[in-house]
Amino acid sequence: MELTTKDFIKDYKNQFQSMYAYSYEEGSTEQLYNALGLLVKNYISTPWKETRETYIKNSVKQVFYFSMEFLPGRQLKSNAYNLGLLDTVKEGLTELGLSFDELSEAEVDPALGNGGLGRLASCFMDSLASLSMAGNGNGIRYQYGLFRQKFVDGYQVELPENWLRYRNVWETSNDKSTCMVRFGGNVWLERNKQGYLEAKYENTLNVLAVPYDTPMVGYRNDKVNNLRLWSAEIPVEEENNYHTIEETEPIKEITQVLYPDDSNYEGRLLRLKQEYFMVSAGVQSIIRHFRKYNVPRKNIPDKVAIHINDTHPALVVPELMRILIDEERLSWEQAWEITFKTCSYTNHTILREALEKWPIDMMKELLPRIYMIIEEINRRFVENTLPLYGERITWQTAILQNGVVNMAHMAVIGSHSVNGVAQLHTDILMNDVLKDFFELYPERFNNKTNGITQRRWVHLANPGLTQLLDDKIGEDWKKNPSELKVFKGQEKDKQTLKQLAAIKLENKKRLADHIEKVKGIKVNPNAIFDVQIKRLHAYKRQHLNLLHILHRYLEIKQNPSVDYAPRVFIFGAKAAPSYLYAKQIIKVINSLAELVNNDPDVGDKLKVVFFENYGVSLAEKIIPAADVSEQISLASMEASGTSNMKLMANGALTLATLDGANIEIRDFVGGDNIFVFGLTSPEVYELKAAQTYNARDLYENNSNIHRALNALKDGTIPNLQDEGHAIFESLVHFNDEYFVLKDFDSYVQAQEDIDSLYKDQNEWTRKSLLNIASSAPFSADYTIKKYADDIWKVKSCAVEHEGVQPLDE
Ligand code: C3B
Repeated sequence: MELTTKDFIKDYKNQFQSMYAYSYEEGSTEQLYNALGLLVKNYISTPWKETRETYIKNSVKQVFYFSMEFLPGRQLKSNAYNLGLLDTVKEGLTELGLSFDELSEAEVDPALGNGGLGRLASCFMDSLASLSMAGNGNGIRYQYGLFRQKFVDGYQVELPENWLRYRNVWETSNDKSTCMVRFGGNVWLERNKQGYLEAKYENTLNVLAVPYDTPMVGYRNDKVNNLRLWSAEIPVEEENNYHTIEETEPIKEITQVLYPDDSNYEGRLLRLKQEYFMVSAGVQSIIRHFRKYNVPRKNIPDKVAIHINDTHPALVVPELMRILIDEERLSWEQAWEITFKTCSYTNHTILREALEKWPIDMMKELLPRIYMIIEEINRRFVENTLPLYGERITWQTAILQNGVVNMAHMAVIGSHSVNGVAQLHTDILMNDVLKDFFELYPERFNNKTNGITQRRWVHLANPGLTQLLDDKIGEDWKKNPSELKVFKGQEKDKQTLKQLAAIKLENKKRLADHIEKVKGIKVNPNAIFDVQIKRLHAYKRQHLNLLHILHRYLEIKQNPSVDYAPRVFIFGAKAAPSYLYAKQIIKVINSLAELVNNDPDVGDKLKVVFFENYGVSLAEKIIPAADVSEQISLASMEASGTSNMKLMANGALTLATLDGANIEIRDFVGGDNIFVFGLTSPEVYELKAAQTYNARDLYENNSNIHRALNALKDGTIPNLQDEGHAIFESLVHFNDEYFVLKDFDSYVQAQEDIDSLYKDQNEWTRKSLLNIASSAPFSADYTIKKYADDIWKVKSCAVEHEGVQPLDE
């Protein structure tokens, strides 16, 4: 959009004054930020309105991405950037004596997700808008985001993240689009005068779902989509039934907290309430739209695609059936045809403990009508499958099994498409986790490797690199990431390599300053910055990283002149509050950091930095400064990973097992430009099947492993209670579930290869350049194009400006 600095300054002064009734010169940083955010939102409002009107006018097919988690990150900078206003805003503020960077740091980063799943949803929202596709997000406006992590004595402590305490300038509460969601009570079917079976309800708990809409701004295309997050409130007409604050709790708590565990399914009633609340409100608001515009219901699959992001929103299937049958009066067969064609499902994990299975009793009591529908879906499924495929497959794929509702099975049965998020992961779904379904419905299965948005993760996070790319290959890569491959042509250009190395060093200096500021640790910017940033989980193997650091430390102590390139090991990770083992790993890493960072024998050779409260904004600081990207999960366990893609796009070299999308990264960048180690996925399967693994043997016979493991429990690491023992026990006594010891030697070797290569700065930077130039396939724009073509059948849509007749209202 066009805006002069002069106009911006005028608008900003007015905006500030109208909000606070005094001059911006007297404003606090928060106030100055609020005024700026609201002004940018004003600028967004016109394209936001026009986009919506265009979709309605042209009756464009729309995607609704249902997700329990979104992690958008701060929005001021990215909105201003995508609108094309960032430079104007910065200039204007400078003229007013204000600093854009300072103001933008005042924005609270909404932590409405745990990790990869939620961030992927937000990358997808960015790409949908930037590709001019009608893509809506549907989720929950949690009052408290993911907990704020603090370290006390090296232990993780969880504090509430009250992100809405300050004003959220980006959201608009949309009172006219509320929905009613019903829980519990008695439900029965009664034949009415017209002969329809009608669902009758009594004694239900009625909850008002209030939508809060947030603009999702496309990149320089005047396109703004909608992220709708629902909040639970008491229905106005029922306010008098509630006499005390306590009585209102059961309603308010529905959207109060985000469950802080992304790897364990917990059969908590409140979580099921959240899932249904979000699903029901979302589906109701979609169908309301069809009623309003009188679109024949059979056309729903031509006009809407509903995406089920992991199993959490799988109740979409019975909820859509409920509305089509009970409210729209369609037959079961018609309703099923529409539901099945409309819904699609992505699986994001093979961890058995993360696959949701709700107790039937709980489902029946909380959602009686929905449970009746699930029973009928299951009955028909069994009826159709049994004669064709026999007992074994039928009972193994049924939705209702041993007293539980299997949500993954419901999602697969109710969707026309099922995908994994990297090729290996999809293969594992087809050959192992969902193999019986693959036999039933091979045509439904497809792979969609994840992607990330270069706009946030390169253009904005790494302006130095962005400028270099613009200078060397022109600006086309920004709209068309495949142009990045042109950068390969510069791999031998000394000048380019020098510039690239200088940019990395600058980024590292900035991060080093930040480390000193927040952690009080001085690090050498010329050291290798080695980064592992992701949720803490045993399968991701932060403890393998830990054991290697310990190994290095012990080597240095034994031989102070050992030839290691200086290294800074950087961690960012939250552990689920109830996941004791993960918290023990955090404590041991923190204590080891304490030891290593203060040992004069070690000096620059080794530093360990564990950032508190890892999240999107911190990632934006760390990623551009990374040299090494640690992607060291046990092969077969990490569905895809996405930090691997962000780090690669910023020129880090990947140190990886052949797991998730690491395999595709290797394929694109070439085996010479990545450090691969450890068991492969088939080897892991084989070793598990053979049941011959003996971790104790490795402990007893491998001197490096022996020494490092002993150091966990012999007092070498200070200030531990039993945390070192716990890790020792899990590895030696409990036979090392994630084959950490098995992969240890090859990991150490790969780390030494990294040291050797780093000594040749030219060669290192050349490989870094090749990583950047090969990162285009991991653009979320490509991923979304594939979803759009293969699954959702949606197209880009040009937005019409001015003179569009509003059809709504
Ligand atoms: C994650 C997986 O663990 C990652 O491998 C994957 O890259 C992302 O999803 C996105 O697909 N994941 C998550 O963050 N939370 C879950 N409940 C399941 C998977």
